[in-house]
Amino acid sequence: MVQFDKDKKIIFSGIQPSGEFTIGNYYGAIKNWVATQEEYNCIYSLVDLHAITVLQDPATLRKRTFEEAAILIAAGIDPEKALLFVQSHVSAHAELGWILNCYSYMGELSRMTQFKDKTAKASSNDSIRVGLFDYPVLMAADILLYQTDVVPVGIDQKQHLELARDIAQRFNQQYSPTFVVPEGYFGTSGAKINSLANPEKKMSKSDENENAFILMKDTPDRIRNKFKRAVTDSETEIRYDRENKPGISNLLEIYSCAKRVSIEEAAKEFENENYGNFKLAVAEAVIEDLKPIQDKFAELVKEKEYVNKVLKESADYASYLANKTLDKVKRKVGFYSTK
Ligand code: ATP
Ligand code: LTN
Repeated sequence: MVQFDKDKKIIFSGIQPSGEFTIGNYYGAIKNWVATQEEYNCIYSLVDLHAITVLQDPATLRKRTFEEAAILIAAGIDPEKALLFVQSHVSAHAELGWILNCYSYMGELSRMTQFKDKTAKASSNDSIRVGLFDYPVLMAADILLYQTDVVPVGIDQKQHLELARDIAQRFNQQYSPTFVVPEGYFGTSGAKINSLANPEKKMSKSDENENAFILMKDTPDRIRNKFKRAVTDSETEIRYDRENKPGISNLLEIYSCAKRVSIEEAAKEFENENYGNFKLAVAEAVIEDLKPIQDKFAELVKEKEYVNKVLKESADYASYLANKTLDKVKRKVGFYSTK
């Protein structure tokens, strides 16, 4: 059972069970989540309420949520050190989300670039879900419920984090100090892994092209095949140059993450190698790095009770923490209580 240390700062982060985890999620987020467990009180959530802002197949969402909890544990999230729970298991998220809706403005939500990007292709407002518009307010609720000090996320989430800070400050000013105003941590050293098919774009688990991403669960053969097809350029030289050689640079980045070497060291190692052999070496490095996680995952999916116990105990502790904040909020806004 997790016992939080009062002297440590609180970290909250979430990941959507909206697709299978890629090595982008692993090297860009999950690895950092594992690394911060020692120093912080860490709260990690599979944010299924966020995932349904786009249409999900119910059976797939259910299965994936369980499997992704198992993958996170297999990757090193330690249930003795960090909380790992499913967002919909802690009803305080939806409750505070609603309350914060009443302290957020249409204008500020309309300015969110993720919403604009995700709805750019819609033919009319009739096909845009209100949940997608409201997504950042729920994210603010996730963060503010736990009096979070630090939120590690990708740079794409910076605007959402700013909104969470604004909402916290607005509420604190209107009433009295209620929420900690969180800081973002955008991991300067954190990797940014790009698509293998279009190396100028981020690798994304919801990409419709399967060759664009490597999944944490991909078999060695699939990994080899996908790397063989990775887009490079018409030159022959292996060097790190994100602007002019995005494909090769992305492969060097992936190799450096998988082997835990610097990009300079990786570039040096392959300076006299051809593209074909280099791609194979990157594939083998990733296969080797993922193998222990895949082995552990295969064991954990057979131990459903254990994974469920972790999720349940974490959700119970998270509910206890979240309700302390929620009770305060309810009192401040003027809700009647029989207590
Ligand atoms: P989707 O494709 O559904 O939008 P995603 O793969 O982009 O999902 P998220 O669930 O939005 O992933 O992000 C989870 C975490 O993984 C975030 O902290 C995000 O910054 C990180 N992340 C996602 N993709 C990458 C990537 N290619 N490189 C580095 N970090 C990434
Ligand atoms: N929007 C985030 C996922 C997310 C999150 C959060 C991250 C939902 N709630 C709270 C940090 C804190 C994403 O898509 N990466």
